[in-house]
Amino acid sequence: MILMKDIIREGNELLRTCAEEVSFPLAPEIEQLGRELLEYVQNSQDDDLAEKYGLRPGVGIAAPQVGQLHRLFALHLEQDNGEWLSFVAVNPKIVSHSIELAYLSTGEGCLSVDRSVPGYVPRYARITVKFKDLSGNEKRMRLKGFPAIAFQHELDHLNGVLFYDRINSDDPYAEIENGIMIDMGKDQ
Ligand code: SB7
Ligand code: NI
Repeated sequence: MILMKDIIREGNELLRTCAEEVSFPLAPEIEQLGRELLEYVQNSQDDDLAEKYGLRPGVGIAAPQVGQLHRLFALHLEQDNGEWLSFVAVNPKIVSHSIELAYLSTGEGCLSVDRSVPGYVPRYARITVKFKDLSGNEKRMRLKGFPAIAFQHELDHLNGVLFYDRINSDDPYAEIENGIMIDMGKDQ
């Protein structure tokens, strides 16, 4: 089971290293890692389990965040339609994307960053993605809104990129050209 002590933090070079493509059939250790990543995000969003194990809530977690330089991550989030998007993505790719950008009104945070870094994080507003699941089935989906943002945050981890790399350092809240704000509520 993944705990906070297993999550590496900024300053660790592994977070800045590009992860390796995963080969199929999946090695048992990678399959186990995938299951544990998904277990972490699910448990971390369960108030009782998060408290019991001291987990910081997160909608996603990528393998490099536990020091494993393999191209996979887990996401667990509720969509606008009330359905849950809960999966492990192996070798994820953005097949196509909108020209339009989007950013969260609240900015972003990261389980590997123990401080708040304010500012808008511009990302593609809509993406079509493909990846393999843990059974080796090819998946393809279209994402927009918060799920699209979260997918891109995790994909960045596989390439050694952290969310604040995308913040305008001169003016963190500068208007994003061709970007739409995603209102996260919380007195924004
Ligand atoms: C805000 C938070 C996340 C994604 C997009 C916006 C995920 C935070 C947890 N992680 O550090 C996962 O890498
Ligand atoms: Ni992160």
